[in-house]
Amino acid sequence: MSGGAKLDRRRLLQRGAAVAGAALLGGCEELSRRPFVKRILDSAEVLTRTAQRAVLPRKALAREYSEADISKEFKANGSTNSNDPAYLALAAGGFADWRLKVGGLVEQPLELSLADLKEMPSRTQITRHDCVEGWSCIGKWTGVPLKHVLDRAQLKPPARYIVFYCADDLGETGSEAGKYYESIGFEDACHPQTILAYDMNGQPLPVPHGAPLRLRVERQLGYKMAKYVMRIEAVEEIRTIRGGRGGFWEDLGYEWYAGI
Ligand SMILES: Nc1nc2c(c(=O)[nH]1)N[C@H]1C(S)=C(S)[C@@H](COP(=O)(O)O)O[C@H]1N2
Ligand SMILES: [Mo]
Repeated sequence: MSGGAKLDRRRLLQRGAAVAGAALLGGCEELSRRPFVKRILDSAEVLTRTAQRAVLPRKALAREYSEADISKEFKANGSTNSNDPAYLALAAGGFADWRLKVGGLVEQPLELSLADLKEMPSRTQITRHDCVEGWSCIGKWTGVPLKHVLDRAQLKPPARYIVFYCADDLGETGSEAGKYYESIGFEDACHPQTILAYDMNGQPLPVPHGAPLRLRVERQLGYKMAKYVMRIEAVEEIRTIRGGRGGFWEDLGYEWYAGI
């Protein structure tokens, strides 16, 4: 058998195995077996940092701190509220009618109340939040690991990114186009410390910090941690969304992967 034929066969076997695996698994398990990872392995292209992560998942945990380390005051940054009438109405009702919508490339679109999220497995972590502006604060966060929500929604194989749509109009355009949004890749989406937090320092998440739900992605900078999350979407590409760079600040020039 020639080298080329061997390679082709190996590729076919890998693709076949990846597709078969994808049919049996949902959520994060399936994500790490998708054909896209195999394509990167096969291609001669230089391995970028992102691609390396896809091949050799970095499972390392961000440092966690003790209760005594919690900052007396945690700075609130960026939007500290939303002026969206629908959001304000939900806030006035104590978020009883708020629902997190989960859609896009999923088998099972979801609408989850705060009570639904609180019934799911939870994780509490005391971590340091580093803002790109140069300040840090330590806080305690409790929420549901994003992995559990994605597993329940069952991602479809082409999904590669998770996008978070927020209620606040930081761009002040008066339209959807100015609203905060963010995105992360599947490795961070399935990382155990990536949670949708509803409590901060043992209390319901306050409005300045993103009530009723905000993302924590502990190995990245503060701007990735979307506050006022209303909707989550699984997508194959981020370049077709808004400015095409995967987030509010990214569209204005910040790095998409904001590793610490
Ligand atoms: N929806 C939304 N999320 C956001 C922002 C924002 O303005 N709107 N600012 C980001 C930035 S730059 C930081 S540092 C953190 C601040 O979170 P905090 O207010 O809890 O400190 O939220 C991030 N997430
Ligand atoms: Mo920030």
